[in-house]
Amino acid sequence: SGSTVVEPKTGFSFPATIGDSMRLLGVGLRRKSVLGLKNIDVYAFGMYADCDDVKKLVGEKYGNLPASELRGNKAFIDDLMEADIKMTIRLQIVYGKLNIRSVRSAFRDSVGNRLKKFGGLDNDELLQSFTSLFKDEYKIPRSSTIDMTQEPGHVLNVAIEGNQVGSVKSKLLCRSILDLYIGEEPFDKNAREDFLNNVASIAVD
Ligand code: DAO
Ligand code: DAO
Ligand code: DAO
Repeated sequence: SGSTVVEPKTGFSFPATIGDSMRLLGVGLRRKSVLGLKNIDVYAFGMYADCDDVKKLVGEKYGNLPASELRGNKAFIDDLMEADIKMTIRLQIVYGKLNIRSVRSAFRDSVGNRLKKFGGLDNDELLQSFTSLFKDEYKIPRSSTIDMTQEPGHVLNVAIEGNQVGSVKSKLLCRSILDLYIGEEPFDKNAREDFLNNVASIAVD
């Protein structure tokens, strides 16, 4: 179907489904404070998960729980971020003056922080292998679309405007990125709430 969901603060819209089974489960906004002076709206995002994968996880481990108990269940939320579930975080760039150097630097801060949290200290190489995919010649003007997809086997695939620019196989990296959106200190709390409510209801229907 052609239905879309609009992120209300930016007006950017996201398709309700991607392909056959990737379902939109929440939309939100990534803001960043610059020099503590002002907040920039950097990108709108949509969070997608493969319904069949979610149902399989729930069937295997949480078969008898109703949606109302699933959505706040910490073990379930952790499992969602660690299981081999196909998920996509779609970004649509709001801030028109973004350059690749800022993207690399923001990535090192946000993702780097999570790599430390989940993986300990020894991950500079991993971070390097990922940020080296961000070539200076990429252009990401306002309204560009970037898809970050966790493929089977915890392969992270990045595409800009539908063109694949690289992939990295790392469960730790996938986990760290998902944590930015679904973890306990997410970029957008309402987006996380919507995601968890929707994921719990598709899991049991
Ligand atoms: O049932 O196949 C379907 C369509 C699902 C659309 C789900 C959209 C959920 C979006 C939540 C965003 C909240 C602002
Ligand atoms: O250019 O002065 C500036 C501020 C830039 C803020 C950059 C935030 C980048 C966030 C990551 C974007 C990922 C696509
Ligand atoms: O918002 O801090 C954040 C994390 C954003 C992850 C952005 C990944 C962007 C990857 C593609 C950039 C290519 C120029």
